[in-house]
Amino acid sequence: MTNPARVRRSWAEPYKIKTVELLHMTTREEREAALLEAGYNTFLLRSREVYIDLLTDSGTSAMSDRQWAALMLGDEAYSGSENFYNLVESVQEHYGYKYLVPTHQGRGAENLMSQILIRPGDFIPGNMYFTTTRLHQELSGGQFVDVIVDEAHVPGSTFPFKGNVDLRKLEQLVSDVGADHIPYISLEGNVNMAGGQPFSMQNLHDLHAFCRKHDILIMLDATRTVENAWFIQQREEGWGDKSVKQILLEICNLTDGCTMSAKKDSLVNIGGFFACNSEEIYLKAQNLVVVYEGLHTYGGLAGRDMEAMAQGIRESVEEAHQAARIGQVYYLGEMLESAGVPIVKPIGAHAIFIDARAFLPHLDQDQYPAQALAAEIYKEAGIRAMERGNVSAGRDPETGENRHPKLELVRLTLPRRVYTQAHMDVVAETILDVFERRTEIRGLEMIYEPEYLRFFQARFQPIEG
Ligand code: PLI
Repeated sequence: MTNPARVRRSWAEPYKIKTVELLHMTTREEREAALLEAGYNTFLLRSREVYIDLLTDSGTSAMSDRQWAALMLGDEAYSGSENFYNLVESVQEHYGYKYLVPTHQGRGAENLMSQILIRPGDFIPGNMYFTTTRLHQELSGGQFVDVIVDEAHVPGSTFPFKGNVDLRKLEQLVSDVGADHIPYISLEGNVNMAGGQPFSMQNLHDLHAFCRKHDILIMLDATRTVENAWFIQQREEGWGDKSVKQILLEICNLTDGCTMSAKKDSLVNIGGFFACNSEEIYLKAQNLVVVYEGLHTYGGLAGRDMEAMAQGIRESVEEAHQAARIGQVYYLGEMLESAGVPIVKPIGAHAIFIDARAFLPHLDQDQYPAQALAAEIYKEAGIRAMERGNVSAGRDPETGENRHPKLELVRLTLPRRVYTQAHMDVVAETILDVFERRTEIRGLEMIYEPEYLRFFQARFQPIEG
């Protein structure tokens, strides 16, 4: 298990600040007006209306001086940019896969992989869904099947590896539909929707043996897998003396390829990639990327973006970076936990997830408690969080009904290297103020619902009475 003292004692940032970005302060009246204009959806706020922005850790990192310097090395040739070859080298060194196709971000890679590997009628097991990942599976005619361990759906469970695959559930799926209809398992590092929860190396070894036996590929969602590696080092017997870099390579070594949103672990503002070991799959991806993203040596990115990514990958595996990054998340989480705010346990790596059902037990799930709570947190002090519950889960494509996930969460997501400990204090004070007056908070009704990924653009209004 994690030793929180070990996590916290040494988490001072391994950098100093060279440039600052000034923040906007707003009045409560301004925030109320902004919320109304945004249809009570924090995605629809303008960033200048936000004081502390905890919407996402995606593309919001502060780049290092070396990454900014790397931008100046941009080789903006349409084809064969030097930066592409540097990126290939960095990915091979840290992730270990043979072949790489850059994409503009993670979902670009998901699109390629889903189109290449999924045939209509296939089933794609995964350790919990992610919104864009599942949508691309469905658009390719596949059906996602959740095979994560039960503990992942219980916010209060302190199981240290809530990202683990339940092999009994996977076995059941294989016997129900046949391995021929399962092209791959989608394995996510540090499972986002479960609260930023890791899988263990032991579980991955077991999964690897199972998948080899049934000839099923393991495709990693590597988006936050460096953070997963850090948890393995901290929590799993036998891995404490291995570096994050070694553990990451071992994870990748047990998988067949990955999709990557480099906007998280890799510390860039834009970028992603698809990587794999099979030449056959690579050739298909290399061909398809031309249709959707751009030539296979830039995949929708400028040369300078690829160079910043190559450098960001190298910085992401530094032990001191991960200790500070995850240490800051723990700092915020422990303040909230000790004040009795219900949060997902154990504390994850990229965010604190508030259990909105426990926070607002008087609201029905169809009154969107997490959406309502995110709106209240913004109204209180200009802090922007994100809903991860009923709205994000969307509707079942067969029945058209709301999916009603077990987890109804508000995510306070920490950008990497952006905010200070004092900002975390302000965030905690704000949440506690909202917690005090939680019984006054009303639910919401949805008044506009887009067809795809509705959480980004849906609009709401408070339920009267
Ligand atoms: O936002 P993209 O297209 O670069 O990446 C999509 C994506 C794939 N997998 C996982 C686990 C994600 O978390 C993810 C994007 N996440 C966002 C935007 C987030 O706010 O969590």
